[in-house]
This record gives sequence, structure tokens and C-alpha cells, in this order.
Amino acid sequence: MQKCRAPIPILLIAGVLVILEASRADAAVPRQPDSRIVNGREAAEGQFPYQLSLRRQTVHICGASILSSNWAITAAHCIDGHEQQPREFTLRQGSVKRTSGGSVQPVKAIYKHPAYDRADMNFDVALLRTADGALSLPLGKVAPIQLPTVGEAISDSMPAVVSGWGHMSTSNPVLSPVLKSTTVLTVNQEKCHNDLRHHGGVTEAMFCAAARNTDACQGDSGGPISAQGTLIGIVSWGVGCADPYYPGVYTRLAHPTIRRWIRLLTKL
Ligand code: 4AZ
Repeated sequence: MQKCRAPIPILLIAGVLVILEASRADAAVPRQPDSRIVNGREAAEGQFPYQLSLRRQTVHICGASILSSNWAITAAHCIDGHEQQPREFTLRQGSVKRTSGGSVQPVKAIYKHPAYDRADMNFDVALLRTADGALSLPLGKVAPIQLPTVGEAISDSMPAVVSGWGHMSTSNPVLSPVLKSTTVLTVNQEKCHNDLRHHGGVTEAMFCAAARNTDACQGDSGGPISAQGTLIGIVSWGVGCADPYYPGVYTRLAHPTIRRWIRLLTKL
């Protein structure tokens, strides 16, 4: 979810342009390649077997991840206001293509975290239940991802992989036809809270990750960020995308209130 950016003084913009122009003259800076998840790489078929496309009325709206053969996890803001209408939603699994391949399964029930707050995006997590065994087709092409343990810490500057079909940049809002991923580094919690202080800061149920010139963006929301084979978070919100001043924000799945709620519902 996008939060609005504070206006930047025009003098500052002029100054930055002068500096950028100077560095361009020095080294003929190459332009960034055209790719989504801002500056990601294309996924190979089977590389992210837990990745899902969450669709509402057949249109991709968010990412999601497979937890078991009948449970998926996404962001609460992806389903907010529609949790009583699970039949509007389907999940595509087992395909790197956004609009074809793999299989499409109906969502049978939606569980939004009871503490989700749309004003500050706290507890931005929801569970999606499908028919028994539905999230294992086509066989061999899909697989669940493991959840963190209760309270499991996230160390600073840890590499983590985020994936999705989201926008290539804030200024070019086009979804990617092929799944993309990128590697970002987790950001110290106090530093991130300070970086985002004018946008409400971050809570203990969030963490941040960032890297130079690459980020998750709109349409990646609800999708996975993983480290060492564990789903540590869900793409939640940001101020623009790949903005050097604003790290991307993720729902922290190891937060006890979130992790215990997942276990209560899914037994996972
Ligand atoms: C969004 O609007 C969104 N830079 C998701 C992630 C980020 C920004 C926006 C992170 O869904």
C-alpha cells in the first residue's frame, strides 16, 4: 500500500539534479533495465514454488504464499472489505506467468487478522483457506514455505528475497507478465522507524528491508519475503518504490501476536 510522500523543496531537487548531471558526465551511467519488482530478475519456472497470484474477479491484485495444501497467507489490505466474499477470489499457483499456466483454485474462506488497522497498516496479514489439497496442483510444481518460530529475531542487514508481479516503478505502473524477484537487506528497526517517522513509523509487527535501486512495489503486496527457506514477512507498504530515503515495509510473521494467530487457525 502506498503512503503519500511529503513535498520535497524545489531547491533540493535542483541541487540533486546538478549532482546527478555531474556524475553522469563522468561515467556515462548506464540506464536501469526494464524490469518489474523495481529492477528485479525474472524467475525460472519452479524457482518460487510457494508463490501465488491472488486474483479478484480474475484480475491479479496481490501476491500470496502457500503454507500447506489448503492454506495461503497474504496481506490484510489485499482483502480488506471483502473478507465475507471469498468467492470473489482465486489463487493461481505453479506458474511464473501472471495470467496463464499452473492451476487456479477458489478461495473458500478468508481470515483477516483481528488487530489489522487500515490507518497505520499494523498487523497486515490474512489467511486464505482453500479446499483440502487444492494448493498442491500441478503436483511437483508447487510447495509450501516454512513459517518462522514464535518471536524469531530478524538480524540487521540480512539478505532476503522478495518476489512478485508488481509494478516496475512508481512512475510506470505496469504489472509484470512474468514473476520477478530481488534481494534486499533487512534494516535496523530503530533506523527504519526514524526513516519513516513522517509516515507513522513502524511497529513491532513490521520490519523493513531495502537495497540500492531495487524494491517491491505496488502489486507485490501480500507476497513473500524469505530468508534461508523461511517466510519471514509479507510485502505490506512503502513510500514510493526503491526510494533511497524510504525502505520497504513488511509484516513481521514471527511477531507473537501474528505467529500464534496463524497457529491457532491453521495448526501450522
Ligand atoms: C504497494 O503499494 C507497495 N516499496 C508495496 C510495497 C512497497 C511500496 C508500495 C515497498 O502495494
